[in-house]
Amino acid sequence: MTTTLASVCPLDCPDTCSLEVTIDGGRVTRVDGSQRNPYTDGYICAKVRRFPERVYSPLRLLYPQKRVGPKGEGRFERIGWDEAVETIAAGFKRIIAEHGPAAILPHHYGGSNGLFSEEGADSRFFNRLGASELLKTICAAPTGAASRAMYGTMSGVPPEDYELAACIILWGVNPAATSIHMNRCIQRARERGAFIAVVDPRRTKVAAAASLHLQPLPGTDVVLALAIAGELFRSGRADRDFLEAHTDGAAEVEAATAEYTIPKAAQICGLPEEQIRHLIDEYASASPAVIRCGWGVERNRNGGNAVRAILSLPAVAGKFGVRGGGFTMSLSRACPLNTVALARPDLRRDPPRQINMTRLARVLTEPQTPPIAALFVYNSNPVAMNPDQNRLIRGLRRDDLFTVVHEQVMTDTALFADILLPATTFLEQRELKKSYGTHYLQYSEPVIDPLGEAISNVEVFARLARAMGFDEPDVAPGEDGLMAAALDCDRERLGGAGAEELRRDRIVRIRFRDGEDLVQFGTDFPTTPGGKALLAPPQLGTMAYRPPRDTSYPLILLSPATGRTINSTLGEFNLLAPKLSIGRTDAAARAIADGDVVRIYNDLGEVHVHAKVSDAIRAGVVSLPKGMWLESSLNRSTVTALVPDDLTDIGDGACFNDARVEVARAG
Ligand SMILES: Nc1nc2c(c(=O)[nH]1)N[C@H]1C(S)=C(S)[C@@H](COP(=O)(O)OP(=O)(O)OC[C@H]3O[C@@H](n4cnc5c(=O)[nH]c(N)nc54)[C@H](O)[C@@H]3O)O[C@H]1N2
Ligand SMILES: Nc1nc2c(c(=O)[nH]1)N[C@H]1C(S)=C(S)[C@@H](COP(=O)(O)OP(=O)(O)OC[C@H]3O[C@@H](n4cnc5c(=O)[nH]c(N)nc54)[C@H](O)[C@@H]3O)O[C@H]1N2
Ligand SMILES: [Mo]
Repeated sequence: MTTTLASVCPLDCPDTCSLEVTIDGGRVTRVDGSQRNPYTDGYICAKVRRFPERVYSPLRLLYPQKRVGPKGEGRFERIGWDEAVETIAAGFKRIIAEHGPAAILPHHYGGSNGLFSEEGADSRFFNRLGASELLKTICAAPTGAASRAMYGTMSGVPPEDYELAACIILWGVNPAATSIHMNRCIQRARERGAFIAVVDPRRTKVAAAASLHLQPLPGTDVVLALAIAGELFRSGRADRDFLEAHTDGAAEVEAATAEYTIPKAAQICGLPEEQIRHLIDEYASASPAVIRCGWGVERNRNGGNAVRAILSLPAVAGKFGVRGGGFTMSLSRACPLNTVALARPDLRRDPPRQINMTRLARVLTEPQTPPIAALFVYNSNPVAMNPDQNRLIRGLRRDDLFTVVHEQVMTDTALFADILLPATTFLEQRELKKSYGTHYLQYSEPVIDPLGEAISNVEVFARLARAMGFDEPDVAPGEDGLMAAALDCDRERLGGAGAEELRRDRIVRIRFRDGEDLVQFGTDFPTTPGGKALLAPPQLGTMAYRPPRDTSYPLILLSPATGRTINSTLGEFNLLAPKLSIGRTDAAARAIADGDVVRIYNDLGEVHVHAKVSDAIRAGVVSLPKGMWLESSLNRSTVTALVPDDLTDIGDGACFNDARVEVARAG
């Protein structure tokens, strides 16, 4: 007998689709979209349709296992849960006795974007343990730091309202791959005659269909944004009344623009002057006008300054105060849920040692005080996703590192585990899910029994807490306890809804002042002191462009998302031949033809793949997808092997799009 049950996509994507899952004889046979979320409206991506294959994949981890071969080789032997938990607890106790609890490092990111599984049950356990704290910087650290300092928790224009906009600037974002529902809204705006500009070194599908496409050199966006602001000031098109009434720091922005005239910016960014003027004229004259700032911009040594300069434009140009006008960055701060009550940092006795995950490879291979003696990996796949892959693998091979991995499938990182634990998928567990691309909060329940002996993060940390002797109820309160903690918040923002409504309706829309719709500086305001936009907050430092430091390798390597995986998740179905995108001039200079096998290299490593020669990328820049599994390249090395562990100017984030490489035809 078949039934269909409600669920919510858990992947690290802005859209958070509501799903309809078909179950036949206790097995998932189909994953479809549902209309419950009016924004995603029954339409889902091809990747998630294939999620049942992942659930029942031969790579799926079903039982706890212990390593029996050398680290990384992937030889494991099945053990029971009791033995697994006792081994971990004994290992942690030994390490604590020798070095203290800070020698234990949790490693996690966005594998499960659910609030129970990430910064909920896990944080409580590691806080109580006194483990080192991981600074989550491989995504959204610069954008988060800049937008928070400037606007506090004010939310952004939701994608639905893009249909109202007369001018849309898509800046370092590729919605056709990374947020397909926003892409539909943009298409509708285009059909209504909106002017659409794309700022991206690559000619993406969205860029090819745009009214105007600017292809700056990566990392020069701060210069471009300051040139736009400068021209608005100089030509009398800046909204001085708005700046006076609603912002602080406009004078500092104006001063920072002085250096960047349009000719100067054109030269630094590698753009024609007329394109910059065209963009300014369209943006200045349109209302509503909205800027969608993506995450491509931030992953660069200049990323934080780029984001702050871009986010100052709607203030300078006076684009706030109308529905559909302003900017969109992450929308997750609109969600009022109580993240402190979820994570309970007060369960710690001492302030934590903090470890920046962008530097994981370095931290595992350089002496630390105390040493990193244990690594607990969950919700993440660092071998595929963190900078400096070769060095990271050297770190994971350390004999004196005790590594636990809790995973759904045998990833490139799982191969390095000493103890490997099987995790449930979203179809097998309860989850509360906020969104960073919409104004909805959703809740889901299991639709099938856990496969094998897989358990959720909530249950793993409950078992570990018991084994460590942490019997205070707050350490592992279960899903109901976590739900109650999360909902201890400003419920008006949820229209008064609580656990009962979430269980019944599965979805709640986030509301703003005087009704449902978001209007920046209309129904939602900066939560900064004074309620003003702070255009030059001191914690962001001076606004400046840092020219490239190291040019010994001539090409800038980008590693953007593709429509085929979400980060490395679902990459197991996409092992076939990811390609290096290279422009015709750069290829010709190296005698590289379309389809050739190439070696991409720098001092950190090399990656062998096939080349795709085309006009889709500007000169001086090459691109290789993020999220590839090691097996998918010709030499078991992927793009992060070429990414240095430099930190961004603001937020100490990763510089994935600021790698310098050379490319040669492989012999
Ligand atoms: N299908 C799919 N969807 C995803 C993801 C995925 O892996 N797959 N990942 C999800 C996650 S975790 C995130 S954070 C978001 C990311 O969503 P996006 O921000 O859309 O993603 P990116 O692909 O990182 O970068 C977007 C664009 O920025 C461009 N870019 C790179 N460097 C620069 C630069 O210096 N300046 C400018 N102007 N542009 C630049 C790239 O060419 C790329 O086309 O997507 C989410 N959605
Ligand atoms: N080269 C390059 N690298 C990048 C980027 C880039 O632009 N270029 N972008 C970065 C970005 S945007 C991001 S967000 C990060 C993402 O980095 P990660 O968050 O490490 O991304 P994933 O590869 O999706 O790994 C998540 C893993 O968590 C597992 N998982 C899912 N649900 C659960 C669960 O409930 N419990 C447990 N225990 N595990 C679970 C999944 O099976 C998956 O293997 O990568 C960054 N890395
Ligand atoms: Mo991300």
